[in-house]
This record gives sequence, structure tokens and C-alpha cells, in this order.
Amino acid sequence: MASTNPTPSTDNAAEREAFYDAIDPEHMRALWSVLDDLVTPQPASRCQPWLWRFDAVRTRLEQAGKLISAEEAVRRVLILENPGLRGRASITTSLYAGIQSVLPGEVAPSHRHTQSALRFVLDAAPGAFTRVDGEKTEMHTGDFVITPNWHFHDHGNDGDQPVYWLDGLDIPLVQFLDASFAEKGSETQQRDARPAGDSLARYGANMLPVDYRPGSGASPIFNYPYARSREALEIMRRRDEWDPCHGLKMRYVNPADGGWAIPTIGTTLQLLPAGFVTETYRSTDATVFVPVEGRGRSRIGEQWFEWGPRDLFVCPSWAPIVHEPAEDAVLFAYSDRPVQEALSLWRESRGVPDRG
Ligand code: GTQ
Repeated sequence: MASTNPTPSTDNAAEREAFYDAIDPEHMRALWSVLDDLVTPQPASRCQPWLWRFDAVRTRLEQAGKLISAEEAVRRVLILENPGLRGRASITTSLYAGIQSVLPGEVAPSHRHTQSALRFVLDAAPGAFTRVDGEKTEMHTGDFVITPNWHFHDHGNDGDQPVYWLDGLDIPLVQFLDASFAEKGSETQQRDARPAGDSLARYGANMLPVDYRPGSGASPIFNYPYARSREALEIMRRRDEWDPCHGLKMRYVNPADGGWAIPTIGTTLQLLPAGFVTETYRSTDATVFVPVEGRGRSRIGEQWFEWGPRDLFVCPSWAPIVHEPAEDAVLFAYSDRPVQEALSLWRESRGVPDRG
């Protein structure tokens, strides 16, 4: 009597392959042939640990500055592309990183888009500025500046030195969701609609306008000056209480609701004292680190990366990381943690991971 049970795999491997080939042109795929790759027991990212030296990127940007103006380029940026994600303009699976330069007298014209952006200023002299929604702010080295989505922004440089900053955007995430819209401003540079410093005074002095209600989710502050953040860390260190994995690590907040400054990108500033060795840490949010002060090295998985100010390195999701600062070090970092938290996906683990 013929059995109704499927034939054991040893007998029908060729038949199965033929079946997969037959359904392929009909745009079907057998789940059981790919299930282990789809629903993995742990994150299985193509993102790789990597480090870019600021000096090398700056040399290339100097060359780019002779090839194209900021105005013609719209944004003269070199994208930092993860070696595991080539061709995808991604530093992690969900996030983008680029280094932008604006030369003295140049203008990066006004536009807006549904992608949210952060700027972390790597090297600036007086005169470098960005303008968000009609408010101009000077960019100083170490400042953290945000461009909430769908806000017009233009950049410029009235000084006599080039300015360099890191752009962190949620470009891959927005692309994944097919939610990209963009448009040019009606003028190359926005008019100044509000006085410089207005946002920081209004929302960043432990007060809020009495009837203020949080709006889009992004912080109403768009420049978090390094001088303030750095001073806060310096005062806090006097307690001499250090998290074994993080040293002293603070997150940039939206003062109106206590949430992250940008809804899709979490940002932090971290102080690690000289000689501190962090305990092994990992989390599901692949993270981009930018040392601001100090030198040291970090181990990501099995690889060591030596870093100094303005270098940039990336740690993939769930890769174990250890920091060893040789000097007092300050690290800026960003990741998609707010997105993962909102979706109940974010996880962390402290201590040496189990092997395998
Ligand atoms: O400054 O608006 O690196 O729109 C990539 C896309 C910067 C910007 C980037 C952008 C910008």
C-alpha cells in the first residue's frame, strides 16, 4: 500500500531541488529551505566592525573640495560604507554615516526630507553654521546638532577654515520603509526667522514655554553644545561611580518628554577615565562611536581597533565590545536604539558571552 507520508529526505533530494526550481518562476519559495536564515537564534548581521581614520577621510575630502563645490554637490559628503554592506550607503543595517565639509564662503543649499539627521562637529573654526527651520546656529567642535525630519536646513561657513562634521541619518531605515520624500527650498539659503540661540534658551534651560506640548517627537533643541555636555560629565565624575560596561554614559534627550533627541536615532556621550577597562557588553543596536577626546583601543568580537580623536568606528548588533582608554576619553555614539525600544526588540547583555 502506498504511504501518504513524504518520502525521507535521503531519497528525494533531487525531487526537492526540482520542486524549488519549479516554484521559483511562480514567485514562491519553500519556507523550510530558508527558515534557519530567516529566523536566526541570534542576530546574524552582514554589518562588520570597522574603523575609519579621520585624517584619511579629511585628505579625501580636501581632494573632493577641488573637484566640486558644496553648492553643486548639494552636500559634499563622503559616505562611510560598511565593508559588509557595500553599495548600500549604510554604516549599519539601519543607519547612514558620512563626513561633510564646507569650505570658507561655501553654501550647502536649503532642502528638507523625511530622513532625520544628526551632525556631530569634528573640526570647526568660528563662522561655521547650520540653519534649521529659520534658526541659525554656530557649529563648534563637539557640538551635537539635529535636523528633525521635514525641517528645511542649509549649511554655510563664514569663517576662514574648512569645517568637517559627521552626518548620521536614518537613510537605510527610511528606504526600507519606502517612506522617502524630499524637496528643495525656494531659496538657496533660508532667511533668519528667529534669533540665534532661541531654541536652546527656550527649551534647554530647564524650563519650557508654559503651554508647550511636545510635537513631532524630535527635540525642540537643535544644538546641544559640547561645552555644556562636557562640563556636566566633568562634574559628575567627582562622585567616582562608574558603570562597569559604560563608565559614565549619558543620553541626549528631548527635554519636553524625556525621550531621545531624535525619534529614530539614539545618541550618547560617554566619559571613560584613563586606564579604565570596560566589561564586555553587547546590545542589539549596532553602534557608531566617535572618540572626541583621548586615545585608546576597543575590541569588537576578536578584532582590536586603536582610536584617537575624530576617528570613527562601528560595532555590529550583538558583537561583544570592550573599551580600553589609554587617556581620559570621551566618546560620542549613535544607534537605532529608539526604534528597537519602540518595537520591544532592544536587548543588551553584560559580561562575557557564551561561546557558540
Ligand atoms: O546635510 O542634509 O550626509 O540630506 C546626506 C543627506 C547630509 C544634509 C548627508 C543629506 C544631508
